[in-house]
Amino acid sequence: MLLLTLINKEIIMNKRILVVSSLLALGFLGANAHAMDVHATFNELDKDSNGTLSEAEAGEDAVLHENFSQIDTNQDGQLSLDEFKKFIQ
Ligand SMILES: [Ca+2]
Ligand SMILES: [Ca+2]
Repeated sequence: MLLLTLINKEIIMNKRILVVSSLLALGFLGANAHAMDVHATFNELDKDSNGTLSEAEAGEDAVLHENFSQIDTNQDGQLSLDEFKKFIQ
């Protein structure tokens, strides 16, 4: 659970709960509420509402920022909702 270790470290170091970290934690609790939260979080981060997250938009969240190139599987510099979902789930 390398990712969880990383997240715990982020929380301790930054002393704030990250949006994506709480989503990841929710993933272990309930799939239905989780799916809605993923979409809501994506929309919240998508400041210009163009349906994708630019590196600047994703940079609002430390976990997304650190893993951006890994999440951007088609390497187009934008995170689609599908890419975001695959990373969260
Ligand atoms: Ca956007
Ligand atoms: Ca992409």
